[in-house]
Amino acid sequence: MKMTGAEIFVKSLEELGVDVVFGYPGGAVLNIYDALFQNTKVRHLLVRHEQGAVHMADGYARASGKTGVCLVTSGPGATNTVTGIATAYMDSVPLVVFTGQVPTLMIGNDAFQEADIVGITRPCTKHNYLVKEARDLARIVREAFFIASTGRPGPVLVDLPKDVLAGMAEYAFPKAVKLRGYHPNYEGHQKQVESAIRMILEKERPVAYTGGGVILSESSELLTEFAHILGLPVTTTLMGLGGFPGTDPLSLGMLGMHGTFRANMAISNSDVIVGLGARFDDRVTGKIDEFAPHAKIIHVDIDPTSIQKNVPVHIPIVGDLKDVLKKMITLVKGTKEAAKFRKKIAPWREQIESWKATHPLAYKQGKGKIKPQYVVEEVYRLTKGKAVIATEVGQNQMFAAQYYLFDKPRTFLSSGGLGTMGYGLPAAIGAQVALPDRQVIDIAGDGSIQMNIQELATAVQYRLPVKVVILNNGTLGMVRQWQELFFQGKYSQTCLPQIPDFVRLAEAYGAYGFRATKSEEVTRVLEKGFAAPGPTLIDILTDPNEMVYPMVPAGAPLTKMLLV
Ligand SMILES: Cc1ncc(C[n+]2csc(CCOP(=O)(O)OP(=O)(O)O)c2C)c(N)n1
Repeated sequence: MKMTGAEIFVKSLEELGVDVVFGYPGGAVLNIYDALFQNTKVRHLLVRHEQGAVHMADGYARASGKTGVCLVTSGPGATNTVTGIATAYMDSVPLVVFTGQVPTLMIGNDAFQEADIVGITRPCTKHNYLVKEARDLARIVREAFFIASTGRPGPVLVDLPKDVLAGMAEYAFPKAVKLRGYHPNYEGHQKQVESAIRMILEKERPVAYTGGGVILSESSELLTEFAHILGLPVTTTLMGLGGFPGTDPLSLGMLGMHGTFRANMAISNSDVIVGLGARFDDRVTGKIDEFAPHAKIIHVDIDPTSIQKNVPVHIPIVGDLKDVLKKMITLVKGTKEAAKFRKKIAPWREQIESWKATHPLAYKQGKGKIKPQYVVEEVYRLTKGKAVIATEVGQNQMFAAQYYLFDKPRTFLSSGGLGTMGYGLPAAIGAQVALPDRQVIDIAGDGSIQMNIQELATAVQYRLPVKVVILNNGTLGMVRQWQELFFQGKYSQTCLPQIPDFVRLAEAYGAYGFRATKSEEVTRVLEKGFAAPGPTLIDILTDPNEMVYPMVPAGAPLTKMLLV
């Protein structure tokens, strides 16, 4: 049966089981909006800015494990998505972004609202398409979802010219996808896995270094089992938080620039690092020449290009972490070697415990001023560690990472790779759409929240009860921290003297607003805010002089941590 391109598009989404699209209309995609009118299968959420749409789709994807979808118009609609796309690309989030485009005949003519979004996003998408014929639409949509969600996940952009959407074609949705040259390798090489296990068992000071790949590959339980069989201490990257239970006795917490003392000391003194779904980025390694100087490195990753990229690897294993961990577990489960190994590394575990005892995560609770760490601790306590936490970027993000102990995957949503201010609120909204019964909280800074605060209107419109806890220090805190430490306290352009009254702003949007100005008020205000029956901003005036510790200065070795 012949259909318009727009109808084919919407039917393809239905076929793929897409239940929600975050979007914003415009001339180039009017045909799609017409086809969506009164569609009952694909729900469309109208956002207030296209950047919000992409972050919502991203939060939806991270929280649910499904592919996030957004739809925007050509030109400025499309370019407004770029930050969100780059954010998802850096953090390997499966997204499909549909952009409108001027009619094919006008492409390249400087037509009204034309932007070469395929060219613009080439370096920050896993793949992108310009659809030239209506008859290609169903196939391309199918391929886009396949590419976004398989192998190392990532964003795929599909550009949809207006005449293609208006054109007619037969509806033919392909059952399978065949793509030349795209064959992600899921199975780890058995011999390499055996070598890795042999190498681990020979050593005395092992550390598992785990990243977002644990969460993306749904390997959290296998990782926990594997770590317990060998008694392996486990540290996670920012992206890996929740991939291994933060409350497990084997957990070292986060490593790297704002990692725990014990995690950074353990990595620096280890003799073997088992890298699992993590990419050794600079925030983790510190000075690369002095990273883990005594350790042999095993690196498991689905993306072969991330192996050997930053550090020399002794045993590379390309494959799906789930498959590799299953193989590893089979080799050691219930064996005498595993029991012997656990005994052998007991002194190492004691050493790590003593690092924890001498240098725990800590802050000084002064008089009157509200400490941001205390606020996060209270959020943790009041939510019993069960909330889904999104963050903005800056000190708020690091305090959330340090003081909220994440036990389950997909509960910590944060822009790790790109570090995108303005990510948290829309991501929280997307997560709340995916998980309507969960408590979703955005831990925010007063700078970051102002970057996409307009999405509060989206939350109110769709009755999504997200909570925003603003650690309001009146400054761009993380940048100010660098100025304090490395620029002799010259706070150039990091004070925000003009901050809106967040309570009244919340109310203006139709949300709830609460404020705490003293330590004694924090618990009560959080309780009130969490109990409010809709989207809520909780403005907490925190100590502007508080800094995030430990801190490894950029380019320094991990052992050179600045401590409280
Ligand atoms: C879009 C964007 N612009 C600039 C930066 C640089 N940056 C990193 S942290 C930060 C300060 C964030 O301030 P705030 O949101 O108030 O959070 P705080 O650090 O005070 O918790 C800035 C400006 C960024 N990460 N993202």
